Amino acid sequence: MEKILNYIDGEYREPQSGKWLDNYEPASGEVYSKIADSDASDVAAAYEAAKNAFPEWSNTPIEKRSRILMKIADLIEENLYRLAEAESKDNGKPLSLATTIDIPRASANFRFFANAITQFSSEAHESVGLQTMNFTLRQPLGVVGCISPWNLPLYLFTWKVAPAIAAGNCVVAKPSEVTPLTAFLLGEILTEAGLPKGVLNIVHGTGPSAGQAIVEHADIKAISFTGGTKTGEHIARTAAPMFKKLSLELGGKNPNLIFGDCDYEKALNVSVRSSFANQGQICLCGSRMYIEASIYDQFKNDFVEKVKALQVGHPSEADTNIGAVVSKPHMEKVQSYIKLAKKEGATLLYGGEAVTIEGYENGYYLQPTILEVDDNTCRIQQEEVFGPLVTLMKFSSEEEALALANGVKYGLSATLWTQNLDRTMRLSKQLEAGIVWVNTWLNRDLRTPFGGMKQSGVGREGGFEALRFFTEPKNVCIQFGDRL
Ligand code: TXE
Repeated sequence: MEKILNYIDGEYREPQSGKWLDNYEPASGEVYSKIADSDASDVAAAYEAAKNAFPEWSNTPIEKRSRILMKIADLIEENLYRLAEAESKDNGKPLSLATTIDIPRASANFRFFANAITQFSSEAHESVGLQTMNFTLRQPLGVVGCISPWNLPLYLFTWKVAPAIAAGNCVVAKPSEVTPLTAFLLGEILTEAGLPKGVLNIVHGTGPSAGQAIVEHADIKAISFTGGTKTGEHIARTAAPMFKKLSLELGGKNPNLIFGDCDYEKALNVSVRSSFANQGQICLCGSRMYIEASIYDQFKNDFVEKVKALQVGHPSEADTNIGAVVSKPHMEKVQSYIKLAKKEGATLLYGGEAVTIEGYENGYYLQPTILEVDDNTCRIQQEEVFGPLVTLMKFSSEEEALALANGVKYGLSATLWTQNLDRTMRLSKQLEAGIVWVNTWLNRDLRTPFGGMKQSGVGREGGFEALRFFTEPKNVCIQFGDRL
């Protein structure tokens, strides 16, 4: 059985404990590989490798770093189908999605930061009266930690490690133990691209063991984390006494506001996607739809009909819209929320059942599920489920829509469907979310800041924000002239 090994100091290594975790294929429910169950000793070895690589890497000319990142991007592209197949097998997502979104985006992350680092500049301020020149040195932090989740495995892993190494840091990174395969395969690409050994070290294993060891390591200067809000809280508590720099991208419970004056067909079609893409397992999915009363009944009926047409199936089938959810415990979590919602008084409009796919009877398949609610305070409206499940609720005024949208502890993204420019501006300012999409969804320009408000996290990544996070700004003040 294939073994998923750590990639430390430019070579694949077994975990020092000799322990392994089972890796399940969500589409079949079968164990198909073994994952290194690493602990603090492996993290320590990864840290040593990173520390030793740092002096040379941080002094490598930016053009050379940039060329290596470009090469990594090229090699990811050359391996597109192999990586997409691996991603789909490991995560359960449709192969078509991995081929068109996940892997191209992983390549784009390296390409983008290879370019961005050559344009990253700092400020200079001359104080004429004081005869001083201040400039900001932007220095890499040293060894940093990157911890990523299972929903967009290589996409989010590279979103963190690419800016970290572009800025001259060395990295100890851990992908999710639920979906480690593509990060494991990336090791070969890093070697082939000529990334010096020790610059990027990949340690596999569980959150409480390998992940916790990264956060607890006293000399790892910063942590970039994407995952659940509870884990983020725990990481913040662990890291606080060490004054580590933190970027936490956490959960979401994103509102999708549909006004009567919207482009109806576009709002309808995109809302199907924003509810169920990647089995609803994207932190940016719109899991709460609020629809204006004037179009509510019509929109509800049309939405249900469109969702009924979605094909649940094996991820490798070309006509599959909804593949398998990521794991058995996750499937049970989503099912428990459906049960809870019904108990809380929600009406099931469609779905709610597990689906059996012939030949893959033990796979984790769920129908796309639509629930109608009339109470914004119930748990199904307040808690992140992160599965193929969306709620519909009616509103009668803009003020009410805004209050409903903001009435949760999360604040990652919000989507707004309207043709009214004044309303667009009013709501864009008042919505409590790090990203507001207007008449679109999941349009991501890599130059823009990305992150959440409230319990969706702290810090921003993306574009120069990521390079700012992964560097220490140091002010240098030089006096010149004859002033005493
Ligand atoms: O995330 P975890 P899980 C949400 C979603 C999901 C829930 C739990 O609601 O159902 O979180 O998912 C590592 N120290 N999101 O359990 O546990 C872990 O090994 C250091 C939202 O998978 O937060 C993995 O690499 N690291 C989300 C990463 O953290 C620790 C994406 C995320 O795992 C750790 C995924 C610890 N103590 C889930 N414990 C989004 N916003 O995109 C765990 N980890």
